[in-house]
Amino acid sequence: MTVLAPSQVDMATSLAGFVAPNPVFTASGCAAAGRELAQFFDVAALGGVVTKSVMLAPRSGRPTPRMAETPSGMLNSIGLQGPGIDAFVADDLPWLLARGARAVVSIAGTSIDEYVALARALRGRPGVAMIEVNISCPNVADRGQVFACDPWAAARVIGAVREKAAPTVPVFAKLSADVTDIVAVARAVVQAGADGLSMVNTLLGMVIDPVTMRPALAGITGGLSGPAIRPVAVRCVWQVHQAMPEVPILGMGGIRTGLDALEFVLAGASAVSVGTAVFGDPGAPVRVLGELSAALAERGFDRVADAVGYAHR
Ligand code: RRO
Repeated sequence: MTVLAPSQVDMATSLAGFVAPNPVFTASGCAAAGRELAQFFDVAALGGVVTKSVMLAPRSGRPTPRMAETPSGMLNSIGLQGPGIDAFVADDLPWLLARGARAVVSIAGTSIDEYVALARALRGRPGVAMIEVNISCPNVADRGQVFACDPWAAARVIGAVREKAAPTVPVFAKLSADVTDIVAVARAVVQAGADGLSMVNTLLGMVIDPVTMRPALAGITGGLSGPAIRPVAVRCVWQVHQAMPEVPILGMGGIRTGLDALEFVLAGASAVSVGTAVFGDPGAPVRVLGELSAALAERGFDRVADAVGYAHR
């Protein structure tokens, strides 16, 4: 085995026609639209910047407290705070484009019509490399709005977005691990036209403060993220890649190091998102990229693409 220098590893990765220069992305919700990270690194150095899920209208989100620490992770209950699609398109997208970043725009709605309107609003916008359709936010008014928990509902949303989005822009469905059979949901959205899958969103969790003896979050329940969920996320990527090896996967869930990222790649992810790690280490995505390319070189891979799904062989 020839051991390459990390810089010799070809890190380019293909996500349903979108070829990213490398497989490390930010994760939706952990760095708004990327501006907060720009003081720490060049946002164009990543494969892409996945923006916080944007809705049609501006939204203030859930009441505080919205975050709680948990063992090896955290719980959030942000509740889709954001500027709304018009402000996003006017301010955030041009900012990313001007910096040469590849924007993966995460969209969220409460109905199919809202998702369709969001896809329409993004049609033809320069700088949109992909659309990530968030159908799995745990912090919504009722579980019926978590479309990703039901294969039929998930497919209806994705089919409608795929129809309205520009044909050249890959549409990825963001799935939830809070289901009995994630492969069934993945199959349904792929049949409906999803070009790829983002896996996974946070898991529904809860913390009770032993001092106040009340829920720690004002929203009561929240989304659990961080290393605590990594084995669950890796399992989901593995199961879906096993069932549909041709479908590209953007994997996420508790990635903190290059070896964590490698786990996702070996399970079947063509790219990964680094999310919660940025709260403690804002430079984490760039560090993870360097560590991943070193880990690939050490293992004799000269292309990251050759490592995708390697653990299945
Ligand atoms: O905004 C949120 O509370 C949120 C979203 Br949209 C999501 O997809 N996942 C999450 O943990 N929080």
